[in-house]
Amino acid sequence: DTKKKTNGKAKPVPMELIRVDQQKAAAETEILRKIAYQVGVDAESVTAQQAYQGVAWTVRERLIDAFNKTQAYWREKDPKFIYYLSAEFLMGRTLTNAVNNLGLEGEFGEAIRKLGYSLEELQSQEQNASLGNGGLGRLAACFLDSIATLSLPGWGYGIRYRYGMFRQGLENGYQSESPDYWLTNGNPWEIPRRELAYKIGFYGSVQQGKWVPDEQVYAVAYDNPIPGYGTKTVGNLRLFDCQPMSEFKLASFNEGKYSEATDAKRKAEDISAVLYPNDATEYGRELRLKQQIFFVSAAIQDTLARFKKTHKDMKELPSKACFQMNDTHPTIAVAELMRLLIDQEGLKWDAAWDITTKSLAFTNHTVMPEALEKWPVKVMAKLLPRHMEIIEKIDSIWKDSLRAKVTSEVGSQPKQAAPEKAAEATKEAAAEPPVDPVEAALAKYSIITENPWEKGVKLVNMAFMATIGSKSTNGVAAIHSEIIKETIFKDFYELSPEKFQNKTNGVTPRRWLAYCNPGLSKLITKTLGSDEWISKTDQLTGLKQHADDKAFQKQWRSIKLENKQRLADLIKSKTGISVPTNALYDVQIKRIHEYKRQHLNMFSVVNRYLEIKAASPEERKKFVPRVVIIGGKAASAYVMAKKMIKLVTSLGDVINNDPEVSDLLKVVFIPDYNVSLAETIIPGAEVSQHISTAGTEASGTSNMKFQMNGCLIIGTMDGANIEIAQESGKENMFVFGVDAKDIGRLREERKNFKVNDPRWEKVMSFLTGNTFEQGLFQDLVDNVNDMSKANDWFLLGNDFTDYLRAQDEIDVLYKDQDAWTKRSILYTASSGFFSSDRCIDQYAKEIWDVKPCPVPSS
Ligand code: 73E
Repeated sequence: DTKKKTNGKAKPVPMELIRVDQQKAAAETEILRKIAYQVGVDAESVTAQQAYQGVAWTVRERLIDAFNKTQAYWREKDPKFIYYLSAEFLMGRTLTNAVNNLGLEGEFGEAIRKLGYSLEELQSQEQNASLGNGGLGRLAACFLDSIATLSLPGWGYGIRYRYGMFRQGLENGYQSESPDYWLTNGNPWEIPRRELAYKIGFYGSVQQGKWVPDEQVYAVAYDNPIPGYGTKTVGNLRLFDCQPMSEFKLASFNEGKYSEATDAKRKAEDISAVLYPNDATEYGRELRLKQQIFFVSAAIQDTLARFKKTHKDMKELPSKACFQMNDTHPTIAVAELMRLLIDQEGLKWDAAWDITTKSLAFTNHTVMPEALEKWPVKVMAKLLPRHMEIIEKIDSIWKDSLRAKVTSEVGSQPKQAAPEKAAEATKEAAAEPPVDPVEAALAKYSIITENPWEKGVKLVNMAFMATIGSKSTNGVAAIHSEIIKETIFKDFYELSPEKFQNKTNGVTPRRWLAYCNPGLSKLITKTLGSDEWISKTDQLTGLKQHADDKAFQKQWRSIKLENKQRLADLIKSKTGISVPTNALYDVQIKRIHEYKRQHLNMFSVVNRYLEIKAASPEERKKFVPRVVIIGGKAASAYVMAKKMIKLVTSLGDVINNDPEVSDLLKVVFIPDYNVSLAETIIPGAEVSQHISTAGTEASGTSNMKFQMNGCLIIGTMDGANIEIAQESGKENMFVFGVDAKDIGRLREERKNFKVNDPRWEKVMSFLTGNTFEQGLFQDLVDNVNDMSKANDWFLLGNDFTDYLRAQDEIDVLYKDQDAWTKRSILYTASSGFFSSDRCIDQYAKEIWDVKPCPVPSS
């Protein structure tokens, strides 16, 4: 079966058969019907899981009603669309968000109560859709929420991984990993479109200018409706599942060759099987490139197919579609769109290039060198021979366009070799072909570069291709957008400064304040006199005038206390550790990475522990009790990050069981951190840590979530912390550490650097002393402390003392609960800017040129 799957021609349905929502029965009846006929159980006694299924499948119908109307309306109006291409969408759970965004909480809340449950209890039955690693994937999810809320015609496109981000466990204090099979109980939130399948090719050769792949699979679409808030608009996340062209080889099966019979099926299913669990690193595996071309090709084919239903001229594509590429992962789109326009639509190169560069836009999320994808030309040429040809041609035309400029620049430079040395040089050069100085100068602009670590190995620089092939390149926070112009894209910025933009990230205030913190949300609504702030977050500034009001502060604090209790319960149930609610709750939740410096946090914990131990019983009374909470996953192959987890759990074992310390200090590692845990942790946090080495964290987004929930921040002048400090007042944040502009120099000077603080030595000795198994943390300590090897790349030593100073400031302020609460209120009040609605509005106006197209109310 090599024919494209098709549903055939649609036939009109008689009006009387169209039910949609006109005959809506009461929610209660619908849920009971679902429990009986969908779940298949007697409704007289239902488990929480069965009740969840009944409710979810009922909400699904409301969602689909609005979804169908939105999509039909957009088909009729034919507005310009944004297509958000992302290898990751970290959606978390859907039930509460759907019920609230659709405005069903009254009707459904009542029905759920009658079943004997609460919405929260049922939601806890839902599996997280963890189809992302961390910030980048969660950002994509927040963006979908805002795109729908602003009624922007837009879809997300990605992969329906059968296994999401791995489940993290702890074994002897070390991270263990197990697969995340999140579809065990089915998925009420998706609509399988089994008839909608696109062919995706791999390998093969180019014959008469056209690609003849050796291997083909189907990309089968699954739609995930995305309800906007306060609107009838329901957008879409279309995820693709990979399926073989034919189920199995019957002939092989009949011959008893069972494994061979199902080979192709297994191979195809592998493509959409697992999310690569690396955040900010790349391993360059061929399967990953297969995943990328798989979803990108399907997304573009799907878009072109819809476009062609109503448009004849491909030149109109840029006025109807914009593709935003979320980091380099989908950037094969540049070559794929060119290929489809030329090989399938019959356009000439120049026309295709014009359309491509007007339709694509690119977001960079990191400057970590190990995250910038560079595919070996060999791998690309084998897997995607036609794309490789196109990439070479793009590169060569691009360099041609720069040759005149570069020639004049090279000509104006002084000659390299003096005449007497020239003869010498000629002799040496006899072995190797002479290097043309113009070609050498052009190399810095080239998409195809030589691997600096492996001579003769050529690589495709995906970030360069992305920036050359798109209309705009943006960073994700003000400082980051400046850094990329000075570093990785310096030469490109100088050529076309107008292409470079900043779009400071944002998070959805629905999930991250209104729904995850119902107590605070109610108080805000009551205080501001309406709930409009949920979609117009600038209105939160209205809280400022209450910041000094003692009665208001008291209410604010009592809500925090309730949230702390919920967090304490969660900690107890996940770790068995009891934590007191009168302590200061200090949280760092994010991927475990040396640049994020969870170990710096632990150094301060050790210092605090040693200080408590050294204090007299009388002096101990002065300590502010602290619960230090850490959560996050380490990439499976990242040895040092895994050691950092072991550091946290080992410190917890020692400190939590030390009777001398008692309730003054607790260290908790919450395993298997994910979106839904964040929804409980963030509202209960009082201080949160965003302590990356300046210049390394592109933006950060959990910092924004904590700020919204009135949690104070200790942080470096890095990523979006800088803008948060601007909005909330720098004096209100616990700022410490070296400046990004000094990082280069400080790294140079590491060999001669010594931490001038006796506490540093004490911490290092403690970690290498006999409290722990001999040598357990030697590698970790050497990594930051062995300056003979110029270690400490992330400058923990440079920031240590200032960090402890900032930590002390936290304790001092906490003793004055009124001053603390005032700051907490001011944080929430000044968080409006960090709504993803603001961010998406800027993308829509400044990059996409996409306008709202709201479904009329009736
Ligand atoms: O600073 C964060 C940023 O807030 C950044 O590290 C993260 O993106 C967030 C959203 O903009 C990020 N993730 C990745 N690169 N940057 C990444 C790279 C490779 C694989 C998976 C994720």
